[in-house]
Amino acid sequence: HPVKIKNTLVSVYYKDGLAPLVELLNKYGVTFYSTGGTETFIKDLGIPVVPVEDLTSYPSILGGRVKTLHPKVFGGILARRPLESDQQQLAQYEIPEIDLVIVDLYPFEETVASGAAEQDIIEKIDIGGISLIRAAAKNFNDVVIISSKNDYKELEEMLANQEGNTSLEQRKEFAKRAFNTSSHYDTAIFNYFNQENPIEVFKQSEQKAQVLRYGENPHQKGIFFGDLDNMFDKLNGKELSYNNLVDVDAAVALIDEFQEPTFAILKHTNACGVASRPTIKQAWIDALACDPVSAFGGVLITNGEVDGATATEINNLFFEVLIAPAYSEEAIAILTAKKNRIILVRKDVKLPAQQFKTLLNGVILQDKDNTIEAPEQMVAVTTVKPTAEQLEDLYFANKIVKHTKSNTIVFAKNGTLLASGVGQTSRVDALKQAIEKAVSFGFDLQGCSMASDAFFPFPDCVEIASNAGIAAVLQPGGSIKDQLSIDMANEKGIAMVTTGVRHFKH
Ligand code: 93A
Repeated sequence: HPVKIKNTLVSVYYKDGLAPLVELLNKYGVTFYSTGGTETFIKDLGIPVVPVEDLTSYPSILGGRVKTLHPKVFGGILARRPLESDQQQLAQYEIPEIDLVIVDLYPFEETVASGAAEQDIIEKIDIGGISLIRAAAKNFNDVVIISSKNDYKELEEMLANQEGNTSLEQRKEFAKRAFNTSSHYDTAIFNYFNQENPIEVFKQSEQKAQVLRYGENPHQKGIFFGDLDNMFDKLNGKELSYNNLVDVDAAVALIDEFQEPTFAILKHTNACGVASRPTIKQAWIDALACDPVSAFGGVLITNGEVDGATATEINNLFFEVLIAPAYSEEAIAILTAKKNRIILVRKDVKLPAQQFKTLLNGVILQDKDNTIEAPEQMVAVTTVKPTAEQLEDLYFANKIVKHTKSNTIVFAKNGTLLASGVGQTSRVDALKQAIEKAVSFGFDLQGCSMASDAFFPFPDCVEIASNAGIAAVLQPGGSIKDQLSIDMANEKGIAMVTTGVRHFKH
């Protein structure tokens, strides 16, 4: 059944884009009810508006925390129009029916992202607005809910084409979007509360301090403050050393980038082998092939169960630590035959979202680098565009770049790390190192993809890379000389994408 809008309640945080919709509704003779700032906005358009306080006979209290939360508001939204008893109560309590609710919620996520203090973030948890959205969406049978400014235009067109009416189907679609808005909003709040505070983690873990055999070198003392039992079940091996812990941390961060079955091998926190394959066994074989020399004594990690056949393969290598979410009985028997190697089962626990380290006479704290740009976020800047496979390889390479010491260049093909240049003081050196390594292990770089952790200050890297056979390049972009690198790529006929996001790691 069509619903003609008589009364609307408008309460929006950001007012942009609202004016044309309000003006159109005014043409249809709609009565406006509104909260403080929105009311002023509508009044300034020269359109009559009833303050919500006049409706509720109550002022906005507690600094605005309670503005619309009132039966006179919610009664008018939730009343079932066809139900006689609901109608009687509306009349008895003098509640007007509200048939359109327009809300733009307090910008919770934006406030979190701005780095605001906790108190300010908490104040931006919208209670009244979210309740209005849910109430109006629940009663989609009779009420239109607009829970995002993205929907203003659509409603305007709908009303214009349908003489101010909406259909049940349309209202139900808006209700669906409204519950999407509200669930997204509450998820963002949950994520905020669910973050581990690294300082709290540190304080709690002080009771769980574990004296290490030594620090980074035998003449240095070391202690780990933390609860390893909470993160891993140790199936075999000696205690984790200081350097093991550092590598295990890097390994965990790297493997968490991958959803598909993947194996990674790390040395001194850098990946020297990574492969994503349909099976864990194949991932292991191809990860090891990247650099079997460096893999000796490495830390190995996978995101899938290690079975007997895979364990037999791994068993051929001398390694320090192996981490997996699960092992078959057979794999455990094979892998624990040697006493010293550390075999860890990783538990599914959340880690702090921030990291800190001491420096000078203080500490620095930062968010972990937890963004990675999907292929859709890559902008092709050259005449030649990357193929779908190249885009996947660029994505794969960028995940590794992000977890490798700067300056970094990573080569990848078919979901496999081919070679990288790590921790160099110039990007050209990182590139040359990567080429030399790839060549020394017999890899053909023709058609291969390359990622760089930061932009190219000069076109030299693109020139050297393409001469070596690289066909697609990913870099954040942002150098004042970007165009020179793009021109070079065009001259060489190779593809380049920019991501806009730098991934230094020190
Ligand atoms: O603090 S609230 O949770 N309490 C309320 O009762 C309430 N009603 C609407 N926030 C509330 N709102 C929000 O106010 C809306 O979601 C909107 O974001 C904002 C609009 O305020 P104003 O019209 O004063 O700019």
